[in-house]
Amino acid sequence: MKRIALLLLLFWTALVASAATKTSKLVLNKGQLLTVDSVLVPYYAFNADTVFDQTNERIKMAVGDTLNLTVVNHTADTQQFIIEDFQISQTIPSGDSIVVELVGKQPGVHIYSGGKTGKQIAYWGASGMLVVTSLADANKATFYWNLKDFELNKVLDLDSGKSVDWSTLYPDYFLVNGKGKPQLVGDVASNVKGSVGQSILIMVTNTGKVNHSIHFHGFHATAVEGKSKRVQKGSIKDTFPIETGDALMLLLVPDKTGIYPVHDHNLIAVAGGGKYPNGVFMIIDIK
Ligand SMILES: [Cu+2]
Repeated sequence: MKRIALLLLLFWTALVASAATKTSKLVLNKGQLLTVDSVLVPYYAFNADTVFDQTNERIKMAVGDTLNLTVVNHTADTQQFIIEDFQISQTIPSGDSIVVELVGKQPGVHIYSGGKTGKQIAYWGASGMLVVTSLADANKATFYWNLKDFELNKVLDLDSGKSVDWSTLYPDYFLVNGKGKPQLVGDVASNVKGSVGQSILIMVTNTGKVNHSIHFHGFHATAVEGKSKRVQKGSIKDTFPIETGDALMLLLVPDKTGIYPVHDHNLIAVAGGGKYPNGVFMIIDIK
């Protein structure tokens, strides 16, 4: 009995010691995204500071953590900051900032964004991942695939103040974490590296406008958490349909060594500016 009480006390102490209040900052910048064929595209992204980067910052916390998140609007226009799963929706005037408190209640992958165009998640970039892990998963090898797409002409029209007919959308660029193929080669956040038997987490979000079908060669993964219209929690699959706005936490435990591709079975999305291979194409390297 004494031993159980002592164990409970130790467990409780460990839990309290590991839960933490943290602070973090997102700065919404406008800059120019460089495509595979060297086209500069007006683009918005949430970064760590006022220096524009085409990858949106990832926010990571563990269950039990409280995060005081400052969001700065460093653009010339009024912007929104939205995390639907946390019932957060705020307006930020140009040059102003807000602070939101996020409490990690359960593991999951969420999308934060600079608002929506119509019913869609912010079209031209400004949206990233908020990841909440269990304490046991907090230090596991973790990789990130934030999928986006855009049609260059529509982005240029939007930027010049024109309205856009979304019914004719035909995206010609596809990005993972804001990057295209040459930038993705050797990219440590998106290309999975690990060993046989290791528990590897992959966080997947679709913050673009079109649906993707992510196909693993060589391995199956388990959908351990997420918000998906098509993928049931707990399902073990080699192909995951990821609709716009979906977020999934996948667990991969490799059973063999080798180098395998993961790509979008919507094959237009493995191109960029009409060039192949590009876009949604990652490599799994298991030693
Ligand atoms: Cu395939």
